[in-house]
Amino acid sequence: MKKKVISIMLSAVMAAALLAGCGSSSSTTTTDTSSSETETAAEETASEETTEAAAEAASEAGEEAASDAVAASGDATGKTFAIVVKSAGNPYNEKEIEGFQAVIEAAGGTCVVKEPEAATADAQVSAIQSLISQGVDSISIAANDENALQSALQEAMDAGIQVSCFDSKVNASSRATFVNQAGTQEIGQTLMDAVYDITGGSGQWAILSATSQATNQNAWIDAMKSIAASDEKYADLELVEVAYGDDEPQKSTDQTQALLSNYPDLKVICAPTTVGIAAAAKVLQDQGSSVKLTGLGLPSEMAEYIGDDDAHSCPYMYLWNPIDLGQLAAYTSIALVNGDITGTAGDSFTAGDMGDYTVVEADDGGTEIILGAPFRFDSSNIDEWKDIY
Ligand code: RAM
Repeated sequence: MKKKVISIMLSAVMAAALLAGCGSSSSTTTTDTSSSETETAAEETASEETTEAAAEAASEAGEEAASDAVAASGDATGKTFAIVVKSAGNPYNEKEIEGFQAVIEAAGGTCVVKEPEAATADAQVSAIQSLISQGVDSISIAANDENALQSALQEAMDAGIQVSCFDSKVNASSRATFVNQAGTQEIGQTLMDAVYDITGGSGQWAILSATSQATNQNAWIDAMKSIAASDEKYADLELVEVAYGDDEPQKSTDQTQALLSNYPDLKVICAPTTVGIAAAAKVLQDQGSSVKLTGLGLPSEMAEYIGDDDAHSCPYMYLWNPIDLGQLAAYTSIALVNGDITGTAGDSFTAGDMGDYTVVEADDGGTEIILGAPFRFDSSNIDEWKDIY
């Protein structure tokens, strides 16, 4: 994962969005976080830091790169692409949206953003139904439940809408393919090894998850449990509880405090959620707790808690680039809508400047496209990344 490459890529996409905005294209974004809808151009909704990153690298990438990005991503003119995230108010989701929106608008399409107020399946079913009525061409969703969205998504597919998921999958029957941030086993192994390392190989540990229905969280937790059970190396580690903070800061804070009071011998909390890890990091650090933390976190939210000493609660953590994940979800949606792929294993396509990707078999009978390996953040690199995402 190279910061400069990401920066150049962002600049290319943003510059292309600007070009599209200046030309005959009428690319717009509709954002719906509750009952109200607003329309904004890509350049207005981009975060300040992304705009800065784009501006900084604009001279390097130039207009030629911008048009390459558009050409390579396919033409989305006249088409409408929806992104449905798990919930509003989560900075990780905002980064995914940022990446998705930039690619769609650079390719001349219209982007519709749905951010349900709560991370529930019901809220996503309502969002899907409204997108079907609106007649969008594609829906890309980060699912709050693996199975509960099936009938709504089936209705969307029956209406000719291309359905794919990213970040957190729906079942194989409900999607063309899944844009997965990293291999599920790989994330499970990475986190289990971190718990092993930080505990010193023995003692109590707990998981602080998001919602109990989140497909991605549950898949990573299952992977950690099966890895721990299948190797003697982990025999002296005791998983005492899986707590759920529902990707809400206050609930995640309360759950962390409950873990600390219920398990006085607790050594490590692993939070495979950016909301959970940030809440737990603050609780542990404010209390000067000896309990250590690892998991999946945003560098921007975790920088002050990362460090290999008693003053910091998190020695190291992992994540992928959520902007890249949003971009790959957008390129996948465009490829599906244009008929370049159907989501069958073996299909391949070019995701603009991100390069070529191939659809592979997933372990649930469906298919997936894997973004890459999770990246480690520690005191040696956190300052480089905290302003990126
Ligand atoms: C939270 C969400 C998301 C997950 C990240 C790591 O923001 O639960 O789905 O991928 O954490």
